[in-house]
Amino acid sequence: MKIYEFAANPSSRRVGIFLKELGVEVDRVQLNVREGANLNAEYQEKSVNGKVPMLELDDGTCISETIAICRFFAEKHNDTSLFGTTPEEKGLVEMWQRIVEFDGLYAGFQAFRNLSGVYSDRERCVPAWGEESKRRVEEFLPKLDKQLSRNDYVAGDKLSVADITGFLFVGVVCEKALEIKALEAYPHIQAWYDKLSQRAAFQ
Ligand SMILES: N[C@@H](CCC(=O)N[C@@H](CS)C(=O)NCC(=O)O)C(=O)O
Repeated sequence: MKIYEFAANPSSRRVGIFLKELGVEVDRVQLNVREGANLNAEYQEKSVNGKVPMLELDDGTCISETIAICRFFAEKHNDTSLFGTTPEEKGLVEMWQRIVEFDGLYAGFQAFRNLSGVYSDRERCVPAWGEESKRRVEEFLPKLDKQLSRNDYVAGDKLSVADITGFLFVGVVCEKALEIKALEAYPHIQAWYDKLSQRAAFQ
């Protein structure tokens, strides 16, 4: 089995952190998606969304989508704790994972892709959508800060997959790609981010 990834990119890093927290090692194949290494017919045939990360199993089954890959390994290794343990925890983790991914990370992806034109060789870029998406990111940050003012982690008092999504959203998408100073502006996000940064898997 192997994972196709572009190690520097947030989606690949989400899987990487998840696997480190789980203590699982998997072979990796680097695809430089910025240079279009994912665009050839062979990869596009294997991958439903055409992107990285993608997990290819030994029987040829291919699983795309970050959370689907994380779910596969959690189930395979009988440790689904990062998705919550009790029914209540599972519901809250699922809710926050989706909120941070849709309202934070993906809005940030849309902002970066449409404003920078980094993938203009493969998609139509709409700068106005980029601007709107960036505003949505800015509007989401106080909600995340409020949640972290009341909880140690995004979905409550335990580390979960929602923290991994949030960590890449804040550190890579906000701070680096969009130059939004989330850490400076939001003390609870800053404290949570510092705490996660100290974990070996997040370094
Ligand atoms: N929903 C997908 C998003 C994956 C994604 O956006 N991957 C980016 C890198 S972070 C990519 O492959 N970009 C290359 C492209 O769009 O052609 C997931 O969660 O896995």
